[in-house]
Amino acid sequence: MKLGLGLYRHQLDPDHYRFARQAGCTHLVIHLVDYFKSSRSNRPGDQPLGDHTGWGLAGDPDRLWSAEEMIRIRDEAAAEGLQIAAIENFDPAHWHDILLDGPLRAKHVENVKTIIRNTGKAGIPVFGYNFSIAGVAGRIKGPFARGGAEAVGMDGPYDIPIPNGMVWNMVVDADAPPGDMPRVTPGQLWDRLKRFLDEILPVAEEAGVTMALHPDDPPMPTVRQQPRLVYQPSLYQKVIDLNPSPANGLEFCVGTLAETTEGGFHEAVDTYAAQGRIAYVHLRNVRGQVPHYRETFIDEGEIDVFRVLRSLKDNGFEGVIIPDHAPQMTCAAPWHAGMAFALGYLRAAMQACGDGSLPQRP
Ligand SMILES: [Mn+2]
Repeated sequence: MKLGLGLYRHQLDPDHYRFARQAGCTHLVIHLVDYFKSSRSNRPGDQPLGDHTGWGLAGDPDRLWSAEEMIRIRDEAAAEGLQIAAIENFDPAHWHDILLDGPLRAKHVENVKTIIRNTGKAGIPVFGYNFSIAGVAGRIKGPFARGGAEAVGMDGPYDIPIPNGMVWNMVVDADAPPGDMPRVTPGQLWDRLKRFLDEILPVAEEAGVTMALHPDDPPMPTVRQQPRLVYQPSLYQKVIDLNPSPANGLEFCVGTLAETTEGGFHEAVDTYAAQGRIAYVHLRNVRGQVPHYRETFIDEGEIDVFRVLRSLKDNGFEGVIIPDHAPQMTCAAPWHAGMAFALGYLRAAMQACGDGSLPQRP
């Protein structure tokens, strides 16, 4: 088990790398999509939240992330003692018609293949993604965590339809005709995922990259009237069974799985870790289930973090664990303080679970 930190695009700089290293991280998970450049409600010092207009404009559809760009980031992080464990999320501008089965699908498949090959050239072993039309939407923010710390939650279903031109909570076509996106069935979306995996996984294997699927966050059967795929822990098995490639992995988000209504998320750690399918782990704590839950500090929710870590260790998991979100702490640096608290807790818990990093008595 290794400790990592997730950094958004605007945080990819030496100060954030040093912060991660100082907090005990050896690895980073990096976002190359910019969720903050044009959203009217996302604040750069917090996780993206958005409103019904989403997270703003997607990126440049014609500028794919190059191997050179990835290598530069990799080398800058290495200079601060950190390895890049994964890139997290595709830009909807590069692949939206794979999700929508739209007219640009063939081009977008080539885009993804190029990005995965570039990821492999940069020596980055994992690519995390969400196969989701609505994306991470429908959450609220409030003083939900201990001591009134600002955290994210959900208060009821969110089914305002998605306007044309928006995919995965970002605007890919600002000039789209008025109207809403037509509804898709769950069967159609599962077929699209299978087709995507069948086309991409051979390329990923050749590139030495594991594809890692995040469960749907929030894990509702529908968000914005569109179906979700992995909204119960058991549905991860369906993803694995779609394609047996060793590159078909999971971005295993314990917090999201704990927000599901089916329960059994602790057992799900055992099940999927035993299959060797967990590429990397998101670990935060939560209280409650959809459609009413709250993100909490790492030590105060319903997840037994020590049980999760012991299960990962007992099943031979050697990958990276990051706190995907943390409550904002009241001080001059709310994001940093929240993350430092989570990282310190995780570091101690990992040592207590025998990760081998405790100093040996001479
Ligand atoms: Mn997550």
